[in-house]
Amino acid sequence: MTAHLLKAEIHCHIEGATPPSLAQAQAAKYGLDISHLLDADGYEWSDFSEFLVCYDAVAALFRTADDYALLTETYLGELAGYNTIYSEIIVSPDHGDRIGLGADAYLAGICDGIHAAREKTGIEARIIVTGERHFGPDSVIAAADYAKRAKNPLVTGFNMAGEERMGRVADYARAFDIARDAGLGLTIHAGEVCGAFSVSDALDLVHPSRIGHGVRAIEDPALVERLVELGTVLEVCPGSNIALKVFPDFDSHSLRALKAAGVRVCLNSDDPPFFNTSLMQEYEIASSVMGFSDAEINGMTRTAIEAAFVDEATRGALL
Ligand code: ES4
Ligand code: ZN
Repeated sequence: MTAHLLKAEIHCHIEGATPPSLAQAQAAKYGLDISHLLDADGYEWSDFSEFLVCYDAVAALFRTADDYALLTETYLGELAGYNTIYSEIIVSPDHGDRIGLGADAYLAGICDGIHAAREKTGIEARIIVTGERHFGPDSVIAAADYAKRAKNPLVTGFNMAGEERMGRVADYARAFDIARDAGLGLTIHAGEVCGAFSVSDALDLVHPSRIGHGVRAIEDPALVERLVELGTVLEVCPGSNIALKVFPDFDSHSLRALKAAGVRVCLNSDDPPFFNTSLMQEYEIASSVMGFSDAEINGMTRTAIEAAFVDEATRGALL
Protein backbone atom coordinates (compact mmCIF):
# COMPACT_ATOMS: atom_id res chain seq x y z
CA MET A 1 0.00 0.00 0.00
CA THR A 2 1.55 3.29 -1.09
CA ALA A 3 -1.50 5.57 -0.74
CA HIS A 4 -0.14 7.03 2.52
CA LEU A 5 3.37 7.75 1.15
CA LEU A 6 4.29 11.27 0.09
CA LYS A 7 4.78 11.47 -3.68
CA ALA A 8 6.38 13.72 -6.27
CA GLU A 9 6.83 13.61 -10.02
CA ILE A 10 8.91 15.66 -12.41
CA HIS A 11 7.72 14.28 -15.76
CA CYS A 12 4.10 14.66 -16.82
CA HIS A 13 2.93 16.24 -20.10
CA ILE A 14 -0.07 18.50 -19.47
CA GLU A 15 -2.18 17.46 -22.48
CA GLY A 16 -1.19 13.86 -21.76
CA ALA A 17 -2.87 14.16 -18.36
CA THR A 18 -6.33 14.69 -19.91
CA PRO A 19 -8.84 12.22 -18.42
CA PRO A 20 -11.06 10.73 -21.19
CA SER A 21 -14.10 12.22 -19.42
CA LEU A 22 -12.59 15.70 -19.73
CA ALA A 23 -11.71 15.06 -23.40
CA GLN A 24 -15.36 14.20 -23.98
CA ALA A 25 -16.56 17.30 -22.15
CA GLN A 26 -14.20 19.49 -24.21
CA ALA A 27 -15.34 17.84 -27.45
CA ALA A 28 -18.98 18.51 -26.48
CA LYS A 29 -18.09 22.14 -25.66
CA TYR A 30 -16.72 22.64 -29.18
CA GLY A 31 -19.22 20.41 -31.00
CA LEU A 32 -16.57 17.85 -32.01
CA ASP A 33 -16.83 14.09 -32.43
CA ILE A 34 -13.85 12.28 -30.84
CA SER A 35 -15.20 8.74 -31.02
CA HIS A 36 -12.24 7.77 -33.24
CA LEU A 37 -9.83 8.71 -30.41
CA LEU A 38 -11.50 6.68 -27.68
CA ASP A 39 -12.66 3.14 -27.11
CA ALA A 40 -14.09 1.47 -24.00
CA ASP A 41 -10.57 1.17 -22.47
CA GLY A 42 -9.50 4.78 -23.06
CA TYR A 43 -7.49 6.45 -25.81
CA GLU A 44 -7.00 4.41 -28.94
CA TRP A 45 -3.55 4.12 -30.55
CA SER A 46 -1.28 1.19 -31.31
CA ASP A 47 2.33 2.39 -31.56
CA PHE A 48 4.48 5.40 -30.64
CA SER A 49 3.76 7.31 -33.88
CA GLU A 50 0.00 6.79 -33.47
CA PHE A 51 0.27 7.78 -29.83
CA LEU A 52 1.85 11.13 -30.84
CA VAL A 53 -0.96 11.75 -33.36
CA CYS A 54 -3.60 10.91 -30.72
CA TYR A 55 -1.82 13.22 -28.25
CA ASP A 56 -1.95 16.13 -30.72
CA ALA A 57 -5.65 15.49 -31.37
CA VAL A 58 -6.46 15.57 -27.64
CA ALA A 59 -4.36 18.74 -27.25
CA ALA A 60 -6.52 20.39 -29.93
CA LEU A 61 -9.56 20.08 -27.58
CA PHE A 62 -8.11 22.82 -25.34
CA ARG A 63 -8.64 26.18 -26.98
CA THR A 64 -8.72 28.89 -24.31
CA ALA A 65 -6.66 29.85 -21.27
CA ASP A 66 -9.56 28.69 -19.09
CA ASP A 67 -9.55 25.27 -20.79
CA TYR A 68 -5.89 24.89 -19.85
CA ALA A 69 -6.52 26.16 -16.31
CA LEU A 70 -9.24 23.52 -15.89
CA LEU A 71 -6.99 20.76 -17.23
CA THR A 72 -4.09 21.78 -14.97
CA GLU A 73 -6.23 22.12 -11.86
CA THR A 74 -7.90 18.75 -12.57
CA TYR A 75 -4.53 17.01 -12.90
CA LEU A 76 -2.94 18.61 -9.83
CA GLY A 77 -6.09 18.11 -7.74
CA GLU A 78 -6.00 14.38 -8.46
CA LEU A 79 -2.30 14.20 -7.50
CA ALA A 80 -2.88 16.07 -4.25
CA GLY A 81 -5.69 13.61 -3.45
CA TYR A 82 -3.12 10.86 -2.99
CA ASN A 83 -0.48 12.85 -1.10
CA THR A 84 1.57 14.28 -3.96
CA ILE A 85 3.45 17.37 -2.81
CA TYR A 86 5.25 18.39 -6.01
CA SER A 87 4.84 18.11 -9.78
CA GLU A 88 6.75 19.41 -12.78
CA ILE A 89 4.44 19.87 -15.74
CA ILE A 90 5.81 19.60 -19.28
CA VAL A 91 4.13 22.17 -21.54
CA SER A 92 4.56 22.84 -25.22
CA PRO A 93 3.89 26.39 -26.49
CA ASP A 94 3.61 24.87 -29.97
CA HIS A 95 0.35 23.25 -28.93
CA GLY A 96 -1.00 26.64 -27.86
CA ASP A 97 0.11 28.15 -31.18
CA ARG A 98 -1.35 25.31 -33.24
CA ILE A 99 -4.86 25.83 -31.85
CA GLY A 100 -4.65 29.60 -32.37
CA LEU A 101 -4.54 30.35 -28.65
CA GLY A 102 -0.96 31.61 -28.66
CA ALA A 103 1.84 30.73 -26.28
CA ASP A 104 1.16 33.55 -23.77
CA ALA A 105 -2.48 32.63 -23.14
CA TYR A 106 -1.55 28.93 -23.12
CA LEU A 107 1.03 29.55 -20.40
CA ALA A 108 -1.23 31.94 -18.46
CA GLY A 109 -3.99 29.31 -18.31
CA ILE A 110 -1.60 26.68 -16.99
CA CYS A 111 -0.28 29.13 -14.37
CA ASP A 112 -3.87 29.90 -13.28
CA GLY A 113 -4.47 26.17 -12.82
CA ILE A 114 -1.30 25.82 -10.74
CA HIS A 115 -2.27 28.74 -8.50
CA ALA A 116 -5.82 27.45 -8.02
CA ALA A 117 -4.60 23.95 -7.13
CA ARG A 118 -1.98 25.30 -4.73
CA GLU A 119 -4.62 27.42 -2.98
CA LYS A 120 -6.97 24.47 -2.57
CA THR A 121 -4.53 21.67 -1.77
CA GLY A 122 -1.08 23.11 -1.04
CA ILE A 123 0.52 21.18 -3.95
CA GLU A 124 3.63 22.87 -5.36
CA ALA A 125 4.26 22.80 -9.13
CA ARG A 126 6.62 24.17 -11.75
CA ILE A 127 6.58 24.29 -15.54
CA ILE A 128 9.04 22.80 -18.01
CA VAL A 129 8.71 24.27 -21.49
CA THR A 130 9.30 21.64 -24.13
CA GLY A 131 10.11 21.58 -27.80
CA GLU A 132 8.57 18.76 -29.83
CA ARG A 133 11.31 17.00 -31.79
CA HIS A 134 8.98 15.96 -34.62
CA PHE A 135 8.05 19.61 -35.23
CA GLY A 136 11.70 20.14 -36.30
CA PRO A 137 14.81 22.00 -34.99
CA ASP A 138 13.45 25.48 -35.76
CA SER A 139 10.36 24.92 -33.63
CA VAL A 140 12.46 23.52 -30.75
CA ILE A 141 14.70 26.62 -30.92
CA ALA A 142 11.57 28.80 -30.96
CA ALA A 143 10.30 27.00 -27.85
CA ALA A 144 13.61 27.69 -26.06
CA ASP A 145 13.48 31.34 -27.15
CA TYR A 146 9.94 31.53 -25.84
CA ALA A 147 10.89 29.99 -22.47
CA LYS A 148 13.68 32.57 -22.18
CA ARG A 149 11.47 35.51 -23.21
CA ALA A 150 8.55 34.50 -21.00
CA LYS A 151 10.53 35.22 -17.81
CA ASN A 152 7.74 33.48 -15.94
CA PRO A 153 8.71 32.52 -12.38
CA LEU A 154 6.93 29.17 -12.68
CA VAL A 155 8.89 28.24 -15.85
CA THR A 156 12.06 26.71 -14.46
CA GLY A 157 13.12 24.12 -17.03
CA PHE A 158 13.47 23.21 -20.69
CA ASN A 159 12.91 19.81 -22.30
CA MET A 160 12.62 18.17 -25.69
CA ALA A 161 9.90 15.55 -26.19
CA GLY A 162 8.36 13.99 -29.27
CA GLU A 163 9.67 11.62 -31.93
CA GLU A 164 13.09 10.46 -30.72
CA ARG A 165 13.85 8.84 -34.10
CA MET A 166 13.75 12.23 -35.84
CA GLY A 167 17.23 13.69 -36.49
CA ARG A 168 20.07 13.53 -34.01
CA VAL A 169 20.52 15.41 -30.73
CA ALA A 170 23.18 17.59 -32.43
CA ASP A 171 20.45 19.11 -34.63
CA TYR A 172 18.72 20.41 -31.49
CA ALA A 173 21.71 21.36 -29.31
CA ARG A 174 21.34 25.11 -30.01
CA ALA A 175 17.91 25.15 -28.38
CA PHE A 176 19.45 23.79 -25.19
CA ASP A 177 22.25 26.39 -25.35
CA ILE A 178 19.58 29.11 -25.37
CA ALA A 179 17.74 27.54 -22.43
CA ARG A 180 20.97 27.04 -20.44
CA ASP A 181 21.94 30.69 -21.00
CA ALA A 182 18.52 31.68 -19.68
CA GLY A 183 19.25 29.81 -16.44
CA LEU A 184 16.69 27.07 -17.01
CA GLY A 185 17.18 23.49 -15.80
CA LEU A 186 17.72 21.02 -18.64
CA THR A 187 16.19 17.63 -19.30
CA ILE A 188 15.65 15.73 -22.55
CA HIS A 189 13.69 12.67 -23.67
CA ALA A 190 16.26 10.02 -24.63
CA GLY A 191 16.70 6.28 -24.36
CA GLU A 192 12.98 5.58 -24.56
CA VAL A 193 12.22 4.68 -28.18
CA CYS A 194 15.91 4.77 -29.21
CA GLY A 195 18.78 2.91 -27.58
CA ALA A 196 21.77 3.84 -25.44
CA PHE A 197 23.39 5.98 -28.18
CA SER A 198 20.56 8.48 -27.75
CA VAL A 199 21.36 8.91 -24.05
CA SER A 200 25.11 9.23 -24.76
CA ASP A 201 24.40 11.90 -27.39
CA ALA A 202 22.23 13.77 -24.88
CA LEU A 203 24.97 13.69 -22.22
CA ASP A 204 27.66 14.75 -24.72
CA LEU A 205 25.75 17.57 -26.39
CA VAL A 206 23.19 18.87 -23.88
CA HIS A 207 24.80 18.17 -20.46
CA PRO A 208 21.40 17.81 -18.77
CA SER A 209 21.05 17.13 -15.04
CA ARG A 210 18.17 14.77 -15.84
CA ILE A 211 17.03 12.51 -18.68
CA GLY A 212 13.40 11.79 -19.56
CA HIS A 213 13.15 7.97 -19.49
CA GLY A 214 16.78 6.95 -20.22
CA VAL A 215 15.75 3.40 -19.38
CA ARG A 216 17.44 1.90 -22.45
CA ALA A 217 20.80 3.05 -21.05
CA ILE A 218 20.79 -0.44 -19.53
CA GLU A 219 21.89 -1.73 -22.97
CA ASP A 220 25.38 -0.20 -22.42
CA PRO A 221 27.13 -0.96 -19.08
CA ALA A 222 29.72 1.80 -19.64
CA LEU A 223 26.90 4.30 -20.08
CA VAL A 224 25.24 3.11 -16.86
CA GLU A 225 28.55 3.74 -15.09
CA ARG A 226 28.74 7.21 -16.64
CA LEU A 227 25.22 8.04 -15.39
CA VAL A 228 26.25 6.95 -11.89
CA GLU A 229 29.40 9.08 -11.99
CA LEU A 230 27.57 12.14 -13.29
CA GLY A 231 24.68 11.70 -10.85
CA THR A 232 22.23 12.18 -13.72
CA VAL A 233 18.63 11.59 -12.59
CA LEU A 234 16.46 9.38 -14.80
CA GLU A 235 12.79 10.36 -14.89
CA VAL A 236 11.48 6.81 -15.15
CA CYS A 237 7.90 6.22 -16.33
CA PRO A 238 7.35 2.45 -16.03
CA GLY A 239 3.69 2.32 -17.12
CA SER A 240 4.47 4.43 -20.20
CA ASN A 241 7.32 2.07 -21.13
CA ILE A 242 5.10 -1.00 -20.86
CA ALA A 243 2.25 0.62 -22.84
CA LEU A 244 4.71 1.63 -25.59
CA LYS A 245 6.35 -1.83 -25.51
CA VAL A 246 9.82 -0.53 -24.60
CA PHE A 247 9.86 -3.59 -22.30
CA PRO A 248 7.46 -6.56 -22.57
CA ASP A 249 6.46 -6.47 -18.88
CA PHE A 250 7.31 -4.94 -15.49
CA ASP A 251 9.55 -7.90 -14.60
CA SER A 252 11.85 -7.10 -17.53
CA HIS A 253 11.80 -3.33 -16.95
CA SER A 254 15.28 -1.88 -16.29
CA LEU A 255 14.32 0.25 -13.27
CA ARG A 256 15.48 -2.36 -10.73
CA ALA A 257 18.84 -2.93 -12.43
CA LEU A 258 19.48 0.80 -12.92
CA LYS A 259 18.74 1.55 -9.27
CA ALA A 260 20.85 -1.40 -8.13
CA ALA A 261 23.75 -0.08 -10.23
CA GLY A 262 23.53 3.24 -8.38
CA VAL A 263 21.76 5.36 -10.98
CA ARG A 264 19.52 8.04 -9.44
CA VAL A 265 15.92 7.33 -10.44
CA CYS A 266 12.40 8.55 -9.67
CA LEU A 267 8.83 7.54 -10.58
CA ASN A 268 6.66 9.49 -13.05
CA SER A 269 3.36 9.11 -14.91
CA ASP A 270 4.26 10.74 -18.31
CA ASP A 271 0.82 10.78 -20.03
CA PRO A 272 -1.20 8.87 -17.44
CA PRO A 273 -4.62 8.21 -19.06
CA PHE A 274 -2.98 7.45 -22.43
CA PHE A 275 -1.03 4.67 -20.75
CA ASN A 276 -3.84 3.53 -18.44
CA THR A 277 -1.88 4.68 -15.42
CA SER A 278 -1.65 7.40 -12.76
CA LEU A 279 1.14 8.47 -10.42
CA MET A 280 -0.69 6.49 -7.70
CA GLN A 281 -0.53 3.38 -9.88
CA GLU A 282 3.18 3.91 -10.67
CA TYR A 283 3.91 3.93 -6.94
CA GLU A 284 1.70 0.87 -6.39
CA ILE A 285 3.44 -1.09 -9.17
CA ALA A 286 6.88 -0.11 -7.88
CA SER A 287 5.83 -1.53 -4.52
CA SER A 288 3.73 -4.59 -5.27
CA VAL A 289 5.00 -5.68 -8.71
CA MET A 290 8.62 -4.50 -8.76
CA GLY A 291 9.13 -5.22 -5.07
CA PHE A 292 10.63 -1.92 -3.91
CA SER A 293 10.42 -1.32 -0.15
CA ASP A 294 8.71 1.76 1.27
CA ALA A 295 12.18 3.10 2.15
CA GLU A 296 13.35 2.66 -1.46
CA ILE A 297 10.18 4.34 -2.75
CA ASN A 298 10.62 7.25 -0.33
CA GLY A 299 14.18 7.49 -1.64
CA MET A 300 12.89 7.85 -5.21
CA THR A 301 10.48 10.62 -4.10
CA ARG A 302 13.41 12.35 -2.43
CA THR A 303 15.45 12.02 -5.62
CA ALA A 304 12.64 13.72 -7.60
CA ILE A 305 12.70 16.65 -5.18
CA GLU A 306 16.50 16.82 -5.14
CA ALA A 307 16.46 16.95 -8.96
CA ALA A 308 13.54 19.40 -9.15
CA PHE A 309 14.03 22.68 -10.97
CA VAL A 310 13.14 24.86 -7.96
CA ASP A 311 14.83 27.47 -5.81
CA GLU A 312 16.63 26.11 -2.76
CA ALA A 313 14.11 27.54 -0.27
CA THR A 314 11.26 25.64 -1.95
CA ARG A 315 13.35 22.46 -2.21
CA GLY A 316 14.20 22.73 1.48
CA ALA A 317 10.54 23.07 2.41
CA LEU A 318 9.66 19.99 0.34
CA LEU A 319 12.47 17.73 1.57
C1 ES4 B 1 5.67 11.57 -24.85
CL1 ES4 B 1 5.87 9.08 -23.83
C2 ES4 B 1 6.46 10.42 -24.74
N1 ES4 B 1 7.62 10.35 -25.36
C3 ES4 B 1 8.04 11.40 -26.08
N2 ES4 B 1 7.33 12.51 -26.24
C4 ES4 B 1 6.15 12.60 -25.62
N3 ES4 B 1 5.25 13.59 -25.62
C5 ES4 B 1 4.23 13.19 -24.84
N4 ES4 B 1 4.46 11.95 -24.37
ZN1 ZN C 1 7.50 12.22 -21.63
